[in-house]
Amino acid sequence: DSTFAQTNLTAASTTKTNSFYNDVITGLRATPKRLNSKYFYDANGDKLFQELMNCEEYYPTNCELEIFSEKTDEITSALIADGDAFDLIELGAGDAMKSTYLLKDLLDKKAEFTYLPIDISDNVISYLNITLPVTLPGLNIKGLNGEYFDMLKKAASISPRRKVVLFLGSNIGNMPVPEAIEFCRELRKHLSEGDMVLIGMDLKKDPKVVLAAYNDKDGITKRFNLNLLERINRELEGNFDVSKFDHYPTYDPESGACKSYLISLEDQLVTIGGKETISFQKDEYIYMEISQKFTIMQTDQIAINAGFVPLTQFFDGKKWFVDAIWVA
Ligand code: AVI
Repeated sequence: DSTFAQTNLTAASTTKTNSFYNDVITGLRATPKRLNSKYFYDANGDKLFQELMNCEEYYPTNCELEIFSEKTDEITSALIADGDAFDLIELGAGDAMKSTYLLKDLLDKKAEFTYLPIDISDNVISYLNITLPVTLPGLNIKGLNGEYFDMLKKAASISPRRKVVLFLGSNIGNMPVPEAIEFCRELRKHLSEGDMVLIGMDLKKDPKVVLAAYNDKDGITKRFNLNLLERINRELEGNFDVSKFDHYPTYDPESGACKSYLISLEDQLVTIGGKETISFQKDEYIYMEISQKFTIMQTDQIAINAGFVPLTQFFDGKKWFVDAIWVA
């Protein structure tokens, strides 16, 4: 049994490493060079992201926490709807800090639900499966480790109950707008009429506030970006010298696109996996991440475009962030 589990585990991690390697090589061979920000989140990246969420300039987490702590009753009442039993599915649950506000209130209200956090990290899922039933006695939890849509399908096959999907933290902003709409359409296809989505989206605001959030004075965002180069060194036998790259964030108030780049400080060659050599010219960039900011109108348009009906919106006091409920 344990040999079987071990073989499966090795096969799974080899597949993961292969797609990481292929994506990295394709991205760095392209013009302009790019890396996919979904690879930021190895154990080190998770830690740096936690640090980021606590830093002064990174406002989105605090805004969403304010919404969840101050509007808990309104949010959970809307999600409970007619009071029928439901599955509460969270895409990219992380430490579930924000959702814990909702879970606690749903338990207090004696709502009949199962919490199904989905995360690509198996560490995250086993952590939640173990810790949440202790902090929230009475919680039914079934963590699902895998890709969002594969796990949504699995969740639907386990139970036919109404679904409420949480997609928080403006994770949707890490896709360019057309891809975000496509993602929401795909999400809609996995849901049935009457199911709900609670989605967190970061809003357009003073450009200086946005830019500062991605250019914190302690350099955590810089380390967060450079960590991907270090991850390539660790996992794919790369030889990046991270001191030869600088972090360059930009924000375009017109489009709402906040983008991060790493800039090569000199002409240099980097080898990956002992065989692929990538050449960088001085000042050449790697496009690392988009963190899209939205207008309120745009959030409704995305919902409608994807086949949802926008139901309610909850804002923080400064109106910097919105959590919207959409109905399928
Ligand atoms: C996870 N995601 C919504 C964060 C964001 O704001 O785009 C990731 C992040 N990147 C830099 N700082 C935080």
